[in-house]
Amino acid sequence: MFSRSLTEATPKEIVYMIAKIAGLTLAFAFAIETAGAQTYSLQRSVIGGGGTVASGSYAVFGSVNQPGASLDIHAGNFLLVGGFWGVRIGNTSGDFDAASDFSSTANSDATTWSYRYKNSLARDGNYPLLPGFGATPAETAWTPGNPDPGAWTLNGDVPMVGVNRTGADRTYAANPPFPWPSDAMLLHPGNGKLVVVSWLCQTTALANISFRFSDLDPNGGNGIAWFVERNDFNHTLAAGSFTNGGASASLIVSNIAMFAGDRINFIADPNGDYSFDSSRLNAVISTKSVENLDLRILALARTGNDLLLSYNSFAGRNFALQSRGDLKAGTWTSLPGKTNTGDGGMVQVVLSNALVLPQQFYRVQMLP
Ligand SMILES: [Ca+2]
Repeated sequence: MFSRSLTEATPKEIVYMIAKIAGLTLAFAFAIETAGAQTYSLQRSVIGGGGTVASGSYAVFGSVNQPGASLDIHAGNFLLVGGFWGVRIGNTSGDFDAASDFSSTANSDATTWSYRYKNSLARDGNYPLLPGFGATPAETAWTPGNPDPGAWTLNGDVPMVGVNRTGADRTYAANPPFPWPSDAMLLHPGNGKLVVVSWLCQTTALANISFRFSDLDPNGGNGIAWFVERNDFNHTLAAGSFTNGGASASLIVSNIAMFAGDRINFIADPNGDYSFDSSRLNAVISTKSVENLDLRILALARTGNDLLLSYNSFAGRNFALQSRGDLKAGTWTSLPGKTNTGDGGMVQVVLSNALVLPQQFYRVQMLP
């Protein structure tokens, strides 16, 4: 048992540390839920008796257990969680369907769905809004021609995004003709230009993303390349391409950790020639809101002089293990080779000779 005053000032960040004191490894944890510097005191920490503790589908194993009993300890804005740790799932959830949610009137940085483009092929996350909704490019080729389904376009031309809300299939007068099915989302990249359908996350959430890209126009061209990313190319979640007449599989990307303001972008790239690139996008995002995306050091184990440290992860995110020699001062340094991409499961890191090196304090950080 020991007591220690701590000052930390990192908002929206969950920090866990291990103190190596007198040859004994202690673990404790605290959650920081407010911005700004706070001073608080950790009154008690418990060294577990080893072995594995399990309840339901959760287990903690290794030589260190969590603080206290199974009760949460609240003080002001702080919460020390007892019992078994995991992501705390909230009550709200939602499904977002790109086609059925489509709006011909609302397209802005604040709308849940927005319709965008890029004046190049650079997936840098900066995608201007398609400026106007109006007549479909080559509208006279769609039959029946009245009413025209309409689309978000770049000044009346591709790139374009629209949904056929006319109540009936439309047919493009080509040889052979091809359909724009009722209620389907059609997108078409431009000449050296991306077309982007973007979903804005409004809260902290875990997202499951179901999608399929498919060619609608079998008349020629070379198909498209497609991408699903969180925010930009640095966080590509899925990518592929297909030739004329092809399609992606029906794909699902699961448990993507999202914060408010994060985006999921569905992108069609002309893959060179942009002719005959009318494509269909089916996309549904299902979310579970979470109170926190809690990072947890789940287990510690000793192997010789090495320390095996395990923590939970979230798919599509990178995690850095950092350390410094003093709990209250100094710069946290990311340990070389100890940054991992999460898959939603547990990540285990081996810290070679950690038990014979000078004292270090460790934390795990989820990178932006
Ligand atoms: Ca093409």
